[in-house]
Amino acid sequence: MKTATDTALRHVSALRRIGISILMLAGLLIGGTAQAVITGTTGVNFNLTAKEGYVSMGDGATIYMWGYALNGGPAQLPGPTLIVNEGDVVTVTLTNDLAEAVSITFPGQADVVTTGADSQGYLAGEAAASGGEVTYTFTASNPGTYQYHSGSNVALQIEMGLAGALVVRPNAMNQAYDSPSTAFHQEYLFFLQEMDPHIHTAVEAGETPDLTNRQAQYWMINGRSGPDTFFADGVPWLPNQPYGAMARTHPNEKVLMRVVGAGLDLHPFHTHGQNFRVIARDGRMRETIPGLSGADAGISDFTLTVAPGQTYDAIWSWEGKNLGWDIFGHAPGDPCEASAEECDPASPYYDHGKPIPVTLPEQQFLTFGGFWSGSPFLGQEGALPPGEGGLNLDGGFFYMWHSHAEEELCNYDIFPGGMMTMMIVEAPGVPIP
Ligand SMILES: [Cu+2]
Repeated sequence: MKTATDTALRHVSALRRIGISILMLAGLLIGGTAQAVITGTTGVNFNLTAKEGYVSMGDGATIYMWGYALNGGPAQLPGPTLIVNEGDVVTVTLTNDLAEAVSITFPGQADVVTTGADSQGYLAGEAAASGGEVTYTFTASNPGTYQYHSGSNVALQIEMGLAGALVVRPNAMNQAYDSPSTAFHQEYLFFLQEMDPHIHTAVEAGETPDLTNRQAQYWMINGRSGPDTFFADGVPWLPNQPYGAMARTHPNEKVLMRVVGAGLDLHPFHTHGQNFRVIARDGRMRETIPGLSGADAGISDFTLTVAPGQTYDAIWSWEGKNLGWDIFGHAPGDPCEASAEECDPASPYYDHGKPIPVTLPEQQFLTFGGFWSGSPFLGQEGALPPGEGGLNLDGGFFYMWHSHAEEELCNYDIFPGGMMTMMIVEAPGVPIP
């Protein structure tokens, strides 16, 4: 049965729809401001406040939520991404502006010392309702990708949005861990959450929500549901959801995916374009010989099944294989930058030095490999609307990265939306800031 709340939540005016498609284009164009390094807050002392806020979903719904705020700012979904360095002594002070006790747990961090706690026997020392304060201190001993979340009334408080990411950087630049085998050119956060808006509506109305009947209707990457995932970080119309999720790279570069399962449901996160290789799980590198072998024990896969509470680090790299032409634009005799098989003239995958135009690749490679439309660039050639500068100006290859649970590609049953973003493989030489 559809209630008035359903109708209100699903209401999207025609104007809003038009606005969204225009903004989608704008988002693609301003994609040039996307971060090649994860956006977050660095340091060793962090002041977080648990407070109320409102988030906007990709279909226009506005939903009441609880989130962690940074330095008195707005409540955020997800909470502020805390970025620290290996060995740092980290202090997080939590102030509670909510009407029930709140806490933070730091899975994967040892010996967290709590001061000022009003613990009622929950998982972590709590900040009391309406103004309570508690401080957590720990040493970030192990590099990796982690999450933090409320340890109080977790079935409700995680649903309401009280969770965030913690990144511990190793003592080496542009690596996920201390081993050079974890080196990357770009890194992106994929913080996976889902939301049942009826629970939020009940909490906002001061009612007791029915958590036993929970059924998610929105699915988010970095706090946003598609197509809002495409927008750049910090766009002014999403003040409580400051983190975008659009990823960019160049052919043959390494992309570090920091994937966090932060909700209460499991999500299968699927990369198109090429397999990724898992290098770590739960902040621990997958190595056969600790300290010696590097991240050699990860598997290559195209869907990462992320359970609640888990984190994964994976490296994704697109080699431009099987296009039938050389993505690197080499002349004969140039050094080959791609994979071994693509650089081997005897290999059926040899593309090195092949010029444009080309003979079409085999159908199987068109299906599973890169998109080919008669030119090496996406889209068709033809007249664009007046004032339109052109689509895909950089000539990138777009791959959808998304949840492979089809329902999660919707905003309240309307496709497309939800846990969906894009990876853009930019042409060699196009700057990625
Ligand atoms: Cu797909």
